[in-house]
Amino acid sequence: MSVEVERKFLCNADILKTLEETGVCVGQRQFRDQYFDNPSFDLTRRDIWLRKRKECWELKCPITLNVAEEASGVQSKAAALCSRYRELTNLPEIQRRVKDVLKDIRGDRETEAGPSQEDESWLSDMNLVCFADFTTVRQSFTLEEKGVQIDLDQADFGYHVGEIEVLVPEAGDVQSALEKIERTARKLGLTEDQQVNGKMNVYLQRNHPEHYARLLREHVF
Ligand code: V4E
Repeated sequence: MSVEVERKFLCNADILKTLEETGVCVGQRQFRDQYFDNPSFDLTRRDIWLRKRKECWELKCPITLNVAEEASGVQSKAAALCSRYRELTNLPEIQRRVKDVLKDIRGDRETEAGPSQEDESWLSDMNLVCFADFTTVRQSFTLEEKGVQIDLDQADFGYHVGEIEVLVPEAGDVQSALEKIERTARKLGLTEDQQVNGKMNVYLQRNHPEHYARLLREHVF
């Protein structure tokens, strides 16, 4: 289990030039994402994101602010632009977590989570259906900052977005990840101080406005 800390940005010609001139392109890849939830949106309403990417399952769950942030009621401007999610990639663990969440919410009937990667009956057992399906072409870069990756994403529904990302191992230092992201943002000349929409915000807005409106109303977005 690790924590993904990331800041999204809109890439312009100047940022691209900086990346191409001072960064190292570490690859380009294409992947299809399928996201799942039940018809009541019980996962995404809690900001929990279940997805299948390249035949691997991933679950992103929100993490709470640290004690100091909670006590002060504020976080730095730079930190506020970053999202932090716990990332699970082990399928049995994901199934257990999803089952617990849905059980807590709806008192769902007992389900037997299937142990194998190929058997997807656990999805229908938990009433989970695919609500988003899109493909992304991602170009990845590094600057000098160790452990920081910069991704430029082009989704097939016509949205482009960049992100600066650090993966922090369990019990790792989230504060230091935030600082690395801030330094990288300065090197890229990012001036935006508003949160930038991720691919999912835009996808739902365009394809499932009722789902999007529900998440807005419940302050997930
Ligand atoms: C929608 C969402 C999540 C799912 C993953 O979104 P994102 O990190 O944008 O996808 P991607 O392809 O860049 O994944 P990566 O390759 O980095 O793993 S995780 C959290 N959300 C919800 C969310 C939110 N609550 N608020 C805002 C502004 N955006 C997204």
